[in-house]
Amino acid sequence: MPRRRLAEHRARCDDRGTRPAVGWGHGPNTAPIRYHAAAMTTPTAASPPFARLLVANRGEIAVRVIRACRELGVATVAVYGEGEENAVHVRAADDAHRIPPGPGLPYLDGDAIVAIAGRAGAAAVHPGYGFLAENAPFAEACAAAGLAFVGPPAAAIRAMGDKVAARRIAAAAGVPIVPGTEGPVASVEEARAWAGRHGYPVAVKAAGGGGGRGFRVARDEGELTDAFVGAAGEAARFFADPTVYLERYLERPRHVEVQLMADDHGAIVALGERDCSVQRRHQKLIEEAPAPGLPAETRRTLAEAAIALARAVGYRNAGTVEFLLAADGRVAFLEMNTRIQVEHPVTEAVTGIDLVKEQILVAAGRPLSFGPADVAPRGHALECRINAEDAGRDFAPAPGLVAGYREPGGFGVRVDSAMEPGGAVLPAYDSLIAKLIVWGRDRDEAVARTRRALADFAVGGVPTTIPFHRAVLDHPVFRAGAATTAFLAEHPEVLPPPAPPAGEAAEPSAPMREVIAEVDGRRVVVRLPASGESPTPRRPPRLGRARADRDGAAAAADGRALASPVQGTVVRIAVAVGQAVTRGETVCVVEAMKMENELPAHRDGTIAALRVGAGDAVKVGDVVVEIG
Ligand code: MV4
Repeated sequence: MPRRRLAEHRARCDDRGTRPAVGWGHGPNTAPIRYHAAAMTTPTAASPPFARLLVANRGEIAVRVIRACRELGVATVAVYGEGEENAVHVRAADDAHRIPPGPGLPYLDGDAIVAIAGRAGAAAVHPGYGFLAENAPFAEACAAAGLAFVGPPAAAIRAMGDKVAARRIAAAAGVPIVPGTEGPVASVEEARAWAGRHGYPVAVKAAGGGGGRGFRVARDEGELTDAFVGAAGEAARFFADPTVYLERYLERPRHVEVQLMADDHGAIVALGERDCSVQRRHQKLIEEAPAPGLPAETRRTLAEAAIALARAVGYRNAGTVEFLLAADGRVAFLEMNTRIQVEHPVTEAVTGIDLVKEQILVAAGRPLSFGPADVAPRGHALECRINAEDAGRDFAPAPGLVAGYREPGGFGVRVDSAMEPGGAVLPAYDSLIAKLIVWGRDRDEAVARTRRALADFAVGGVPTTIPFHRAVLDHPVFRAGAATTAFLAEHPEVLPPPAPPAGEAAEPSAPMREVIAEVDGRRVVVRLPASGESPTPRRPPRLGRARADRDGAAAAADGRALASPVQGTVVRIAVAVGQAVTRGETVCVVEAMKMENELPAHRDGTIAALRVGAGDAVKVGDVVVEIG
């Protein structure tokens, strides 16, 4: 940016605090907007914000960050775990370092990553999403090592990570919140008293929660004890903090979120909203910008509320404020995500602003390259998450080798991915293969173009969410822009039949048997070849820490084996060999797709064998324990 421009831009932005800032649109309470740019200045490589940046992530988001760095003239350092030396993100970077083996996932090893950044001469660290992105101690460790953390201040991460504190800050900033308790609720009795006064249904939520963990609904007083104990227990196990609070539960809301960017010079700009209502188990599947059918006034309310919250918490960099949009049109703050999100490209598509480049510039102390008046959303964008999952089996992850891979292209089509033919979806990580982002002049054009692009998207070797996306795009409720968070529950007809196991297709007569497991109280049928060979038909690449389970498969035949109904990582074993267990008692916890799944004992008995340990990767059908 030319010096004079930069000075002008600073001057425009420096008036923050003297009047309420608005995002796009015009607040009823604002002086004329003085700080928007007359002409947006686009960031270039002319003066790189950093010489070198370390990307503390893998997969498509690592590639996304590396692309932004390249355009800015910033050299990149990738990090990787065992067996990933040839991964796409590693080859895309200028330099790459292996994270030494440790007790957990390599990308969670903040100390090792900070050490690598120092050795590699990086001046900044971009955490992507997941892993270390919302980890306040990691942000502090970066600062202590003299590294710029590409994200918000640690204090903002902390404040928004505590959901009770976040609600309090939001309320004080005038942001609408769902009616709920002002603070933690210490006992079931206290919860009953509150719900008695305010009415059912109520949501019981973990203070340390978010994204669906430690979240229970009580429809009436009879359900309250279970909901309270369930939420508090999950909170204690996963956040080491049993604190819960209550809210009135809103039925069938839409999930609408506002994208924000803030710099060190006082600018906080809203970049419009996204609708992410099509989810399963709190994992988003389809996102779009703008949210269909929102009245202009609601849009303005959302943007102003998001900016007010960001201001109250001293926010910097990219962030997202999530809201529930009730059927009656009212909005209520849900939580703030203090990171760049998976679905950021739909906002990029309609605004034309590269959010990741702005993140890097802002982290270097530069001003945002745009002001509120430059945010003029145009057209409509959809994102479909192409996951290696079997939508017909409750979206069970299906890691494996991607035998064939061809991305769609053409006008309005963007694919963010780190996949290639012969690439692998590793069982230890999430199952996202690619994000398909499609722009159209209006929603109908975006939908038609997305259908065309999905038809051109070829992925072989693993089942994917592509057939599911096609069914959703053809559904009249989605077509009408009327999908709520209850869409999948109310319209199971969009779920395709279970993918035929690849092994079955090759050997139609291969005898199969079924193992029944339970997760979250639901029974899940896992089909295994009766021979005891390869329990998942799509054999994933060998992973050092994944244990073979041929013994386990044999045990399954006599009903002793408890198989994992999900692919994920064992986070805890709750029992010991020789211990007596009763049916329903939790024996182990498997993290899958960022959700903790408690696996209950399938029968009364004694733990005869533990087939896995904490930290092990498990696939669908892997035996975790035997109960004799
Ligand atoms: C709610 C709600 C209704 N009323 N809170 C789910 C996970 C956590 N992040 C918050 N969640 C919800 N909180 C009140 N007071 C409904 C949900 C909810 C949900 C929210 C966003 C997207 C998808 C959802 C699916 C089910 C429940």
